[in-house]
Amino acid sequence: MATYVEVEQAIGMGGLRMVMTPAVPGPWTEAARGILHVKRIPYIKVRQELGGANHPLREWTRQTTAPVFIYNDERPRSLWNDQLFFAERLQPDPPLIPRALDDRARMVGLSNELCGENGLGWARRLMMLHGTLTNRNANEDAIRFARFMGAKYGYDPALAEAAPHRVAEILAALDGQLAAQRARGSRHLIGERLSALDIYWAAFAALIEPLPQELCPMSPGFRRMYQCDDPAVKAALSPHLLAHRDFIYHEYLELPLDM
Ligand SMILES: N[C@@H](CCC(=O)N[C@@H](CS)C(=O)NCC(=O)O)C(=O)O
Repeated sequence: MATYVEVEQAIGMGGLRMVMTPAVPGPWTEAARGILHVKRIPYIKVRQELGGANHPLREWTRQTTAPVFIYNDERPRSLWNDQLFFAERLQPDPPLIPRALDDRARMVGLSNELCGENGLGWARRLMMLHGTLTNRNANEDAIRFARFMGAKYGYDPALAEAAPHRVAEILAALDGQLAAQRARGSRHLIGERLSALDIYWAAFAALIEPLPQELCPMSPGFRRMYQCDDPAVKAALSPHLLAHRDFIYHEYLELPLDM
């Protein structure tokens, strides 16, 4: 398993430190790790406590979610787009943000559909919390955890019920983009080369169909929660999208995952 330092130790260190949750393939964290891996940017792993109060982290970064990038004495970066633009500045090669404006706008827009507020990750989280909070057989710990996360991330039963449609809509848009790119002879979601969107998709696909256990070791409980059985979502997850996830992991990212 990866080696972590505690927040209290990390504060005194220099260079890039990434706050992450051990042993969980959280898609925002996995995507950020993928970006740093492709760019060969070294970093120190700092522990976040899943579902915890994370007081020292709050003191340090003014928030308690993972991932966070803290580089030297610069401001903490806790949002996906801020992290991407930072990594691009620190190590421009290989570029993960397209140069051409049309490609860039499409790349950032579709990435926001995956990573942004009310995007695929957000909607899948509401679905997972809803699954626990409406399950009469759920145990007390699971309910306590789901209530905590629900309060933190805007759980509302009506929003959770609308979430599968939102996820399916985003999957359909990505599938359309992939098909258009295939028709142009490209193996990537934008332009002719790897972009951050390919990495975001590879990481966020875990919230619907995680990679097999030998490539992505995770606890049975988390695997059950991540695996999506909603019929609308399953119908929208095309074999092409899954094959693209596999291509990106095998070609560019670290396997097996080491959280
Ligand atoms: N920072 C991300 C969001 C990251 C995020 O939502 N992380 C969640 C994943 S469930 C997390 O770390 N949760 C753990 C916790 O709240 O304890 C962004 O760009 O908006």
